[in-house]
Amino acid sequence: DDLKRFIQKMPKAELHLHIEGSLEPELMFALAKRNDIEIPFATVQEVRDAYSFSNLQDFLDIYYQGMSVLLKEQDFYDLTFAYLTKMQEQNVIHVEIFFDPQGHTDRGVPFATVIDGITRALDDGLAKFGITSKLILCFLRHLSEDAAFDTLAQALPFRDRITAVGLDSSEMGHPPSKFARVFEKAKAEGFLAVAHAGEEGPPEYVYEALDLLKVDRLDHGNRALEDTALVTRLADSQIALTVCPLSNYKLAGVTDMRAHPIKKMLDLGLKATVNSDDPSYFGGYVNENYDAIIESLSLTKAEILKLARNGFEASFCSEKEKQAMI
Ligand code: ES4
Ligand code: ZN
Repeated sequence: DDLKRFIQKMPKAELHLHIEGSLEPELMFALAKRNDIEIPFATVQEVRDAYSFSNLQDFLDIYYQGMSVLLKEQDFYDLTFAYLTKMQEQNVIHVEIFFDPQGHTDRGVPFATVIDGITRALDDGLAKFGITSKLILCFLRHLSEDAAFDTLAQALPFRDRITAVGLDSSEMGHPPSKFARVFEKAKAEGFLAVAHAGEEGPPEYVYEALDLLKVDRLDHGNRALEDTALVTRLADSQIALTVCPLSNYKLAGVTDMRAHPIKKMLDLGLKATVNSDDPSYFGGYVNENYDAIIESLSLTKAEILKLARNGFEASFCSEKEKQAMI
């Protein structure tokens, strides 16, 4: 209908996207064949049927298994270029994407192979589609502080291609405080910082992301709504939240998108944005995430525009670059 067409045509940014989570089953099969890797599925349908999760860890187990087909520089290129092709179809003109180097280096894939493939595709995405991009290196929080320090050291030779560091994977039991020293070092090296917080974890984890990691943006942040002082702080500071509606729906077992908090976030004056997280696993890219919330929350055109504008304003682009996009 009219609003869906409006969303399709509207220029958008995506700020919360795990590139390994954009691996579609078709490409997973093609890469498994190309690299002679066994996967425990016989058909694309079997893969899709396996994508039924009741919490974050359920999903992560299958997500780490899925990325095992990525071995060569060309694999990372193909993965990233497929995502950018999709973004061009959806009128997404700027992307800030996460990658999980430890998900690859721990399997013996060199850091350089991963980042070379991803950034070669990002360069082609700019040349062919005019899509601008930033790259965010995520530390896996279920692994040790030492492992994160080691990953940061491996990233330094490529620092000119990496804008920020982030924190993802299993949130419960792995609070931001575990990585305070790693983030301190990363910030001193000139990286911006983000962290997943309040996806499954309590408001305390959001405070830690702000106070100990000094994040420039919060990934998810849903559970911040449980703490009114925290809401006030987030509203006053206008720290952006990268909200992922379909992800929340698929992982939280929320059976009803009408209970999604993104409209409430806007009403509270929070700088919320709309993102896809792991589109292949959660059933939709950026436009499908917008479609899901307009249907269930009866958002107005003004609210949709606000969400899209927030995406550009909350990006890590320079003020000049932002002016050109908005
Ligand atoms: C993730 Cl949805 C989500 N949460 C935490 N870590 C992740 N890595 C990939 N997707
Ligand atoms: Zn995420």
